[in-house]
Amino acid sequence: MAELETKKRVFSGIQPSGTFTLGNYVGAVRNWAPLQKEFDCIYSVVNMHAITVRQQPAALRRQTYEAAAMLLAAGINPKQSIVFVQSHVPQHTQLSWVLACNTMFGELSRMTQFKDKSQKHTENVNAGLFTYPVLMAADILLYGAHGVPVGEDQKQHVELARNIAQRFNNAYSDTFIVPEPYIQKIGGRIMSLQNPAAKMSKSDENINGFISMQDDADTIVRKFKRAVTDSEARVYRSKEKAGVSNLMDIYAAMTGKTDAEIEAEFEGKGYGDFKLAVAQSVIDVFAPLQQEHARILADKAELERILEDGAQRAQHLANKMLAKVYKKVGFV
Ligand code: AQP
Repeated sequence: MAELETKKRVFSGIQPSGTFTLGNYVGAVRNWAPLQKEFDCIYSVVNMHAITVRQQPAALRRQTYEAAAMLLAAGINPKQSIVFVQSHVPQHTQLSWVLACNTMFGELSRMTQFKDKSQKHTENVNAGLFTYPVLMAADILLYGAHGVPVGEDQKQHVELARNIAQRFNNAYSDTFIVPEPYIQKIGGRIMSLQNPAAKMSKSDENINGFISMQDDADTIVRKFKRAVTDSEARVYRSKEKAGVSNLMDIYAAMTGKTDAEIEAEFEGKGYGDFKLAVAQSVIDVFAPLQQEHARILADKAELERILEDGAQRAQHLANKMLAKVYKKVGFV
């Protein structure tokens, strides 16, 4: 117990806005279990973030359980770490309000994800989409997390959380730990297979753009075969070869091979062989995860028990921080 208390803390969340993609896996989820050795880890299925974009209620419910099961399948141990659903811990939205009053309109206006998503969903540019990074700051600051393992696309939001923490600390005395983003060197930004200029996203309307963690082997092969590359038919990394470089990132993440090793392996071979090898490397990693995922989902009562336990443990920590914050700002 004493050891647990001296460990630094890590927090990260993932939206149940669809089935996790290969991008979510490489950029975030696969890194979460190994962190348990060194850190006291808290991982959340952030369903409140998901409704910033319109969701079908039944699908959101199903995807929330599937997301939690996938985190467990990926090796997160709920006895060691805290795994919970965001809406089960109301302190997140309570802290979010206080933080919103310490966040500038101009700061939120600069968030690139808001700009991207408001362009993508012109019919629903809601206030939640705009203030979502404040809720994310609350997710992190509530637990005094030192580190936030995320993909590249979330770096700007973690930086905002740092600014909010510093601003609050300056105004009301030291309260929050100023968190650091932890971003992988390889695979921090996996791109769409159909448009290598855009990141791979679980809500992409073009299902050929992403590999879902629940895709079967045939689907994975088919999607990689269709992946956009170029006409040179030579495997090497270059700014002009975004599609091939993205496939190299995926292959490197799956196999641990270096660029030089990959280039040597496919010297003199066409893209057909390369794409099949990348597909196979993903199938090899996903197949056991999918089996474990199905096993966990089959026992819904146990999954619910784990999430309830996680919510209680999260609430215990969250309550302490929220009480401190309320006191500092002068709430009686
Ligand atoms: N393409 C990606 N490459 C690397 N990392 C990625 N992440 C997301 N896409 C990639 C990382 O996955 C974690 C969870 O992301 P999220 O669910 O909170 O939302 P997101 O970043 O908006 O991911 P999506 O898949 O694009 O969701 P939708 O389509 O709903 O917006 C984060 O750490 C993220 O960096």
